[in-house]
Amino acid sequence: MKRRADQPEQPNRQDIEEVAGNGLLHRRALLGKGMAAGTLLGSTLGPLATGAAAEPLTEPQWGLEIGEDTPPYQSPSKFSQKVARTLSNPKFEPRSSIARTPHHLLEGSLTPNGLHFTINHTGIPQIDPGRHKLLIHGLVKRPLVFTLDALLRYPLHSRPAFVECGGNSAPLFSPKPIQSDLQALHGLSSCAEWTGVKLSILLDECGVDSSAKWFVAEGGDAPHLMRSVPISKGMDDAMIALYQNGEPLMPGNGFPMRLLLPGWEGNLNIKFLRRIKLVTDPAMTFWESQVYTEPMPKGKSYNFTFINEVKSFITRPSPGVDLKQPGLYELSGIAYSGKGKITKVMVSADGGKSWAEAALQGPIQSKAFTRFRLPWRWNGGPAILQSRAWDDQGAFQPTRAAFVAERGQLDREPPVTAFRNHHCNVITSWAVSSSGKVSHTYA
Ligand SMILES: Nc1nc2c(c(=O)[nH]1)N[C@H]1C(S)=C(S)[C@@H](COP(=O)(O)O)O[C@H]1N2
Ligand SMILES: [Mo]
Repeated sequence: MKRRADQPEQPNRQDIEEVAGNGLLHRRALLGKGMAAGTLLGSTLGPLATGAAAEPLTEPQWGLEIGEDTPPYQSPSKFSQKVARTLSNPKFEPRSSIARTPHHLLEGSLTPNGLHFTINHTGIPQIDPGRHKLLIHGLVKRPLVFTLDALLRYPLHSRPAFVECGGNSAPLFSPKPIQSDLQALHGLSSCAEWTGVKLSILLDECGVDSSAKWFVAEGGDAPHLMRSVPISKGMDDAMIALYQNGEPLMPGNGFPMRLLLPGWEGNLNIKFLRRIKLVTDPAMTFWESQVYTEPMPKGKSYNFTFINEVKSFITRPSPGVDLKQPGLYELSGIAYSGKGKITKVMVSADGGKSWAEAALQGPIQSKAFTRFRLPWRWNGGPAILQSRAWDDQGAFQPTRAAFVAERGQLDREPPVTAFRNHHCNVITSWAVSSSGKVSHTYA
């Protein structure tokens, strides 16, 4: 019988047979009647107690007394304190400060604001929103200055978008797999729902001269970070973002306003935005000619690499999020592409010899995180877990071997943070040992 579009996929008995090597099951096996499927699979999904162990509930202290008072702004439970960013510059020396998202401890497809990764090259400016101004000038009919209040009178627009530093995943340029957690390897990428004014509306208001082919965006913090952007992106989906997951931007993410260029290299998403100048040619600023470039093996570099290409990684299990005992697990991960929507994620448990298609958690949105999941019956033997994503432009993730054949790799093992290469989107591999410990490997 054909499934109606509004009927969820239901598990079939054949779904509980392995569909790929080393215990990967059909993505339908845990959908819909998840627990029923778990029973079908002949094992329970977690430490479910039955029989004598399922005794009447006892009453812990918190159920017997009045709880704590309610703060005006909530913070996470004191038992969730490990769900935090790691800081590159905790004593705040005068250099860049980098905070990485703990993907291995999160779920879903949006990054909470307090855990969104941040890179600030000279600390976080304390900007008074009442005094901040955005100037649009250069090759326009009438230069205009916008205050936050002025921007809030334009039609607002919301969309999810990931922001990813060009340097995210750079540890995978190391000749040997760096033994660190997911946060250290891929923590410079986060996804939020952004709300703001489409840049095209403001550009139309200023009247763009036909000679303008680029604009240079400038930040209002001390480095006055400047990047050149083709005008076509400005007219497409660029946004002046004012809100992040429904609340005003976080100070570290650009309060009170930032440029959002969905799918494009993080560094171009200028925070604390104060100026947009329309010009004929790229400015070739320090950031685009020195920092965010990709040196190639023969001494050449790519000129501009705007798009963050399709990427995915398994968040659970991952290094530090180990397996306790053989049995049934749900593999969970994140996929995204700077070109559009994720169409497919394949998962392997045998280092790429065989693959099964993961379930994608909808709604699948362009240039945003898509959560994928797949049931896996771990038999307690060694396994190598991988994920590989495809986007709607037909692009897919390269193997690490194919990627380094073209782009090169470092000739020595560096410290995790010291990298001079960007835009690495290779397949990530986790080795699971027979004790259930997960480590980073190259397969
Ligand atoms: N004004 C300003 N904009 C900036 C930066 C900065 O230091 N100052 N850092 C850039 C870098 S390197 C990245 S990767 C992104 C990170 O955005 P996020 O901190 O909101 O995650 O912001 C970019 N925009
Ligand atoms: Mo960056």
